[in-house]
Amino acid sequence: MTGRFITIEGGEGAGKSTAQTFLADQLAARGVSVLQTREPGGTPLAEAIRRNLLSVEEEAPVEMAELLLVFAARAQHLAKVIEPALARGQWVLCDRFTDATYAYQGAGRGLSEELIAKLEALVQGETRPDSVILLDMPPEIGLARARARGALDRFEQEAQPFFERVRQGYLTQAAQFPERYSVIDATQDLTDVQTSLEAVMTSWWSDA
Ligand code: Z5A
Repeated sequence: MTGRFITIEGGEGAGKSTAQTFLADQLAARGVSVLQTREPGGTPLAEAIRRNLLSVEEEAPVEMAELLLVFAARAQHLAKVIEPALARGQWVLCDRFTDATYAYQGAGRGLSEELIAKLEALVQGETRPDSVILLDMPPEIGLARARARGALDRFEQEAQPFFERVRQGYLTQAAQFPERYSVIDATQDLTDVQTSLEAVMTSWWSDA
């Protein structure tokens, strides 16, 4: 039995964690065995890489090092957590995955799509998300939520144009892979976002 791999993407403070919890509860209520995880992270080693990537105190990685660290964490996460869960027939809900790399390291930092695609093939083989939920909103709204929460991490301290490029990067991918992507207007009230998430879930049952 093979599970289903669902990733949740979007800018800072777009509501990804909130959406993931909602989806996990809804799926569990339908009797689906769900594993919730996140990137960068999901294993002790990958979480250590995450701490380093987000830290404002450690030495900041150059763009190429940042890209390789993201994929190093991903290799560990896939081998130790994601692939075994899918093989057990679980549904994996992951807060960010490789689409974030195309958006942040690609569109945001300016590294080439071809290079990211090579690393994607090397690290992931054939593994790709079955569904990507993109919570889309103007970056200033999500950043205001992040600021309200307290100290900003290394990514959150980037200048506004970086976040605009990240948003456009995500929207470009969504247009390129419409069969995989569901784009939700994340500026809606939480109940409306949840109604949109329920509609996406309904499409999964009809696909099954
Ligand atoms: N990164 C990368 O560069 N390359 C990669 O390949 C990957 C990641 C995988 C960590 O991500 C960083 O890693 C990320 C890119 C980089 N950049 N940063 N920073 P992260 O996902 O951990 O960080 P984040 O985007 O800052 O996530 P977050 O702050 O946890 O936000 P969120 O999960 O999207 O939002 P939330 O916690 O669900 O909600 C935020 C608040 O808004 C909270 O108080 C909610 O109650 C509230 N909320 C949620 N929905 C609503 C609605 N609809 N209305 C009103 N309020 C709401």
